[in-house]
Amino acid sequence: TVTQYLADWRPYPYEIAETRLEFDLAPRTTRVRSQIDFRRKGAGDLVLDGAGLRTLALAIDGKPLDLALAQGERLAIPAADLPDAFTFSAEVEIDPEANTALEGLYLSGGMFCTQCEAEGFRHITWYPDRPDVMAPFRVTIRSDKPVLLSNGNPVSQGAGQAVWHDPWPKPAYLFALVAGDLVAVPDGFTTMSGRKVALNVWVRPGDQDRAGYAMESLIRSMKWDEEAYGREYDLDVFNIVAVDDFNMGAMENKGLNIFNSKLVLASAETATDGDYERIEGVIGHEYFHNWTGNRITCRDWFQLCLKEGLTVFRDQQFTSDMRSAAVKRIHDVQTLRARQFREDAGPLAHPPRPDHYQEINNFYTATVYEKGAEVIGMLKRLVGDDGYRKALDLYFDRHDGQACTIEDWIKVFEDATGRDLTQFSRWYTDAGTPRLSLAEDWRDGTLTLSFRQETAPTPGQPEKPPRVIPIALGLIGPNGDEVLPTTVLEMTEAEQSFRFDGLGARPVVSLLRGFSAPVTVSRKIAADEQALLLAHDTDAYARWQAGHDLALDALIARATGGEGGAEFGRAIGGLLDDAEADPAFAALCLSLPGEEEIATTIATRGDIPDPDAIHAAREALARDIALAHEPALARLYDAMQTPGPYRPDAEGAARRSLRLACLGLLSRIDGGARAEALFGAASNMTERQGALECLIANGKDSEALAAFAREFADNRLVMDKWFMVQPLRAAPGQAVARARDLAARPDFDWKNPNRFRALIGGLGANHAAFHAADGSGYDFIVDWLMRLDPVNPQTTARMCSAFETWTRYDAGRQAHARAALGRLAAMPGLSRNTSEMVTRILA
Ligand code: BAL
Ligand code: ZN
Repeated sequence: TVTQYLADWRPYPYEIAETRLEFDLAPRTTRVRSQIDFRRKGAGDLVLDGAGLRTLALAIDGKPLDLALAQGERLAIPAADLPDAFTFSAEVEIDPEANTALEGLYLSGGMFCTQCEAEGFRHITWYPDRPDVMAPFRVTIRSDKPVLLSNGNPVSQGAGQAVWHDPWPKPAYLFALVAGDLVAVPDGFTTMSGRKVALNVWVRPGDQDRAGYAMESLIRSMKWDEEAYGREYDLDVFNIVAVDDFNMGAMENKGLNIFNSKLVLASAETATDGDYERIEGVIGHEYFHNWTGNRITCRDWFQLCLKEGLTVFRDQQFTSDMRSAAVKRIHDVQTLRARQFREDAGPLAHPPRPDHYQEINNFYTATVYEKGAEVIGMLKRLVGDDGYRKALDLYFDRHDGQACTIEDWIKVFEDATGRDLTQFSRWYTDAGTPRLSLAEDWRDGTLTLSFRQETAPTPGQPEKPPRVIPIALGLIGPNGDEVLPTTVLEMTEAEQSFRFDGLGARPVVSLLRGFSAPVTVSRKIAADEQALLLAHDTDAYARWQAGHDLALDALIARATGGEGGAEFGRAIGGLLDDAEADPAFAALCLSLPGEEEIATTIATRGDIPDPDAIHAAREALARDIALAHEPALARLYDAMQTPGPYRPDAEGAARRSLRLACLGLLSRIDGGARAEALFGAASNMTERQGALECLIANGKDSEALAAFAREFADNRLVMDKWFMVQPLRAAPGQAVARARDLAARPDFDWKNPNRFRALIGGLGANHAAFHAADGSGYDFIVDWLMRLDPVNPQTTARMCSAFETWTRYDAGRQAHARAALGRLAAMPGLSRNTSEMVTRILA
């Protein structure tokens, strides 16, 4: 296995004037003819990438080449044999039907489609498959499929043939082709300079009535990027295609985005509020890539967060503007903690800009994406909104049409604002989550805050110099009044103190407002002070965090043999009184921290988490809260109905989220009566699925599950939910057996990544079941990873991360996990993807 190093990057010695491709599509024998117009730019041989190609012909300027030049996955032609400008041509044959890995050109439900990021194009033809080699593309597709699509603008569409031209130079990873029996949901958009763009969302016949929300989201995205960033769309058409078999969520191919169908198709009966929000966010994300990713791309794959961190940041801003900014921020913090902090604390820790990898597909991670976005949020806070806008304008002006690095990105901020960001850059190169500790000293009206930052070593990075940490804080007086509005402290040293004078009475510090830096916080704060913040803080994130910390402390006390929850219970009482004023916020506070987060926090404090005790503690606290507040919860449950036709907007979603949070608690004491009634009566999937999850958790599910399966047997996306909620919500002692039964069903179509992730991922996310003391959870998942690896290495490797926390558990569980992972590691023919993951996890 070869490790790639950032330090080894060298410029490609040729540039491309144009790439011409001709496809004759056939499931088993697709012919690809290519002509690439190269010009010499530096010294070096012409080296092309190819994988799994049957090469039929190669030529330079029409003169045939010896096919023996193609050795394995590399085709090299000595520089001495090449003129300064020449056309390289090739004819290859590929087998889309056999392509179960879903990289390159493959078939999904009879439709030809492609996925080329990161290195899929080499499975299509010989090419410099690296992001810094950009070219305009002209593509001819011949097929008997009725709809033939590629990037750019249509040139001609005839019987059995279509020609597409993309004038914008792009790297091969942004190439796309689709051929299938598809129908369009059409619309249009006029850009700010008056350009008319034809928009289409392409789906299978029969799915049109579920594509409207995707189209509305696209139009909102196009408008938002003009208003918020001054970015206009640049082609005559924009196409989105939904496919069922897809390794990722979606892909930003130039002018032809390809989406996992679950991120396109939605109706009240089939999609939840969460699905709608994700569809809007991902449609936005892929559209925003047109500027941050496509017009300005990455020089090499080490720079992946240049486009991903920025585009996640932009889609977060978009969702904040479309919905509730406070709720979005809290959701993003929850996701970051659940996925990225966990990654940063374990054997897979890596910086947002890694400097080596074996398989780049293993680096589409929470660190590159979500932490990459947090780093930009910190930058924006440090330079201010105006500084951020200036820097982004400069970025687009200076780098349009280029393949760039994180250094280029930092430099535009330095040049636009005059700041030295040398130390700040450590956020890009250093792995690990800093731990920020606060000690307070109060005397004579002066509050001194002494901060310390520490980052534990991560694989390959023993030393962790201090970083720039923007600490946004406010001060709340004992009567609940804010005595200091939000102030941003810039911490640059390992230890640093800040003084606040002239205070009348000792205030409570509202720390890390807006979650101003991706750090963990360690401070002494009394439960009544947390309750004060929950009641009076002016910052919604900090209020939520105060309540969340109260709950977390109570849960940890209970899970480790103590008692707790009185203060949290009282605080909930106050919250329920005005829950109707802000239902989404109340719902967030009522949702207790998850078992995984409790385990993480226990581990961070240096103790060994016991999954069964954690599960029991959480169940007991939920029951106690339900018993203590039954009348208020029941009243809210009824009050939060959303009469009238379903609308997937933030207001309706907020009411339903509070309703379901109440239901979750009440179900623990009402024998499942409300959940049963709701399951029968609900006309939208949000409440339907919410009720079903409660019924499963309380073991009252058999009739509901059967009814659900009868109703939705023909809808793959809805049945994915059915496969997911059972292992996820079943009592830990039953979940593995249940997953086994589900896996034996004929409709467990495990080669479909969505279905595989639903069942296997569902069990992996049931903390106490996955970490069953007898190792059955580990064995079940490893058995399935071993089965999937030869078929789809990319999805297998990503799902290995379920094991990234294995060393935090007790010796017995560790032994089971090591044995299971050992079986996977020893499997003959294990893919490079999975091999890298298992090796790192076991290291
Ligand atoms: N570029 C891969 C999918 C995405 O992040 O948009
Ligand atoms: Zn992206």
